[in-house]
Amino acid sequence: REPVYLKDYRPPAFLTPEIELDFVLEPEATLVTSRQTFRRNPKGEGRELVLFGENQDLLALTLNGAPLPPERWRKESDRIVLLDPPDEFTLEVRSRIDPAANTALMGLYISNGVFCTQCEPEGFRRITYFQDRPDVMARYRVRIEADRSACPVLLSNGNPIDRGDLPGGRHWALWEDPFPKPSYLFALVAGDLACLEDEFTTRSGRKVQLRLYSEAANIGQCHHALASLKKAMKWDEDRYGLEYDLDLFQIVAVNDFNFGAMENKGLNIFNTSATLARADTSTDFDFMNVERVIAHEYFHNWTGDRVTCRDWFQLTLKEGLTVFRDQQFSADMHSPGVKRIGDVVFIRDVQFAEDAGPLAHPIRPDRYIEINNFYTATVYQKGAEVIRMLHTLLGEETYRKGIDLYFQRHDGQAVTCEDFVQAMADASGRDLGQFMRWYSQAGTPELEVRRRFDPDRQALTLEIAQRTPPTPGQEEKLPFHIPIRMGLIGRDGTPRRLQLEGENEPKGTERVLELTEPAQRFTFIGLEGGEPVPSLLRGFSAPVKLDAGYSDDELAHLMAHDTDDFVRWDAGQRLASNVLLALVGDHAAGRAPSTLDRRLIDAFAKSLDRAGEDPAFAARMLSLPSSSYLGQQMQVIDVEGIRFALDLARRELGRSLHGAWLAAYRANTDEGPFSIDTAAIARRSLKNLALAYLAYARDEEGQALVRTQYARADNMTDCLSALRLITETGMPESEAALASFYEKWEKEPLVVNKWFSLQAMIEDEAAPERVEHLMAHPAFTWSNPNRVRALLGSFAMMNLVGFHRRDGAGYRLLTDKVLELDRRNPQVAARLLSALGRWRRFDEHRQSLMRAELERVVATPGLSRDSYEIASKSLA
Ligand code: DPP
Ligand code: ZN
Repeated sequence: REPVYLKDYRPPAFLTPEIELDFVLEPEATLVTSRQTFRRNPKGEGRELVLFGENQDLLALTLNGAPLPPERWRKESDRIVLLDPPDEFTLEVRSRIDPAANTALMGLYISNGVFCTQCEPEGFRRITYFQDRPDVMARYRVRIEADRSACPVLLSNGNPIDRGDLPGGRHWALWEDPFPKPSYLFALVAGDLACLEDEFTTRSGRKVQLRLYSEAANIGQCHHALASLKKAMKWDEDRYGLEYDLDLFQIVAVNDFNFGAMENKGLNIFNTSATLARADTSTDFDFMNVERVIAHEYFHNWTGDRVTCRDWFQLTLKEGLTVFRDQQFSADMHSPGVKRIGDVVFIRDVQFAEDAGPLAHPIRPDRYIEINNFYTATVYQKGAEVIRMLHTLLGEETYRKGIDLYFQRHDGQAVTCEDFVQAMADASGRDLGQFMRWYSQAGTPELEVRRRFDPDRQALTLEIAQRTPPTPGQEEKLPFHIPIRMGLIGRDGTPRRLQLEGENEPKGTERVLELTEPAQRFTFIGLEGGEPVPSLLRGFSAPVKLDAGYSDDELAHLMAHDTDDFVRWDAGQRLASNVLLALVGDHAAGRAPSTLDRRLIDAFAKSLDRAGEDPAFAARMLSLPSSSYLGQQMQVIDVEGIRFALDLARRELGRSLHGAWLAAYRANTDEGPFSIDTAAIARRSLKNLALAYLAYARDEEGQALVRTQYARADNMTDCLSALRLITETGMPESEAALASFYEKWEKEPLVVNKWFSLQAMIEDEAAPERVEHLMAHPAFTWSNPNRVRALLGSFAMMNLVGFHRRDGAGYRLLTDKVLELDRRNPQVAARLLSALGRWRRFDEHRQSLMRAELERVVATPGLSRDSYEIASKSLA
């Protein structure tokens, strides 16, 4: 269990220009023959060649056609080592694998009768012996043979070359991928699949065949994914000048999948949860998510496949950049402000919490025990924030020049984060040396802003200081290069023109300040009309925590007048946090107020007044901060206090503004046919939020509305919102509604997941027992990661009160189940385990319970590397 270190990177000893793979598919005994050509790498070191291989029986090994004598190689548990092989040779490896027994879902496995693969990051070594590192790029030629009736569809990357029938009811297909690729992008699918077909004409006039495969029962739910793909292809041409490069693009949806989806070259494999969308079975969130993930994987064709990572430490090179690209895409397709707020909520709720805990790591980690543990919010979402900051610092046009230069230099290569930032530096002429610290230092910088207004000079000085708290292994941090997009809002509510001391004239009403020192001063002059309120960090221009010492009046001013959606929303969140945290304090001190601070009610009333301007934005403005976000702002997370404060606030907001909620509910209820367009989604989001507050008020009228909506809903968004309120507020028909919902949807696995998840998230004391009981439900299965996450994941990550029950039942339940799962699927197990990682933030009693469970995990014999790393780091 020794870590792998970034500093130990060495170029591969050999290159593998070509590989031929031959699969004879049988569920329990698939024969794999690989023929690889090797050429000594002029940049490589050492005489040995290491080929990784796991979970397979090695049947034969020949070098240039002759069996390899024992003194020329040795076999270890997870690899074979060729001792001093020739400078050029061909190696043939024959092995047998057992896809049916592959419960880890890495390598070749079977999902509901369909053979499929997942190779990123290190699954290819479970298929054949190979160097299996992303800087080894080969051309693939793949022959697949299988039973014709069980597997009429045989797919791999690239182009179909040939196919034919064989005796005994079997058949074969041959595929060739002209683009050299790392092994993690290899894919194979074989099964009985239905197909949706379409076509896309690239801007240079090439026709690309699009094929989307799924089980026949699901194909009717694939149209939205296919339409999304075409939007993504067009967008990448328009916005990035990037065109698709093969004549065929295929997507296959499977039930059992560890990730959301996978960007294999020309053959993306998707979790059904990120593919299927139909109004009656999918929520608006699902529709948006499918569009986003389809785009994300498609965008990887350039940022990931054409230019890939040199090693797995560079994961954010492709993921941060591709997440940023999918964020831009979603913003362009829908409302940029609302999209940005959603992304910020995720960063703050999840990534900031990660950064503040024992598993904190830089977006480019410098060591790992199991790379599977690093597909994190930090590598992905904070990685995207880092690309966004480059975009902010350089501006759209120069950023595009940097992107173009990156592809010009590195197309077809496996590169590092330095290579990317260097292209940006060279395209812009800027020194990005200090900026690189975002890649190596973990932790969330904290910015403190002091303001001084000099009425005589009509000058406002902002003194901005930065400080980043220590993270494991990094006690001292150097200052970051932080872009702060900002403006100044005058007393009259209008934006002021911005002139910094030393400048001859004002330049616009918005600019980007660059903070590079531990503390810096910025003085704005020429501010007639009194002291303005600074609007800082517009668009959340950097992943930092900002304290500007705003008064309540200033927050209200920003909420009312700022031009930036993020700042307006954030001002509201600060106001709400202040009120809620005060309630938590009261609760802890034994005073339990029964009324809510007027300031919050008034702020909500104003937002409701303006809700018609932009219903989706209003729904964000009218949502309270999450318990995760509130918890992060406390020394010790007060589970009962948070619960008390949120309950009280919801109920009182519901009661005090009853009429306004009712009006918003009615104004945003669409008569007529269901529509999935952005405006309709926006109205539904506000309508269902209004319904929630009406239900929280717990009066007859609200409950009646919930009941009616549940009975009449013609779409899953409305149906699920109502069902959630019925169960959350404990309405009498709770049990019956859950039962009827299950009965109606038991044949739709993704809907059944919602049913499990909803019950796992009900924040009451009975949650651990309820979850345990649901694990015995006939529909619960360990073999489907979506189902496990729906029940256990929702419970551990989204149920503050239930999971953290004082007697430790939640912790015990999670640990018992994770240990069971760890033997099947370590990747999914380890992910769940991270819920225990934040133990230091709780009271002593809970701390000791959580720590004991983590110690139990570490002491378990046969524990996976994945779970060992998470548990041991959590305890450190
Ligand atoms: N499939 C995962 C993603 O696209 C890993 N590459 O993020
Ligand atoms: Zn990705």
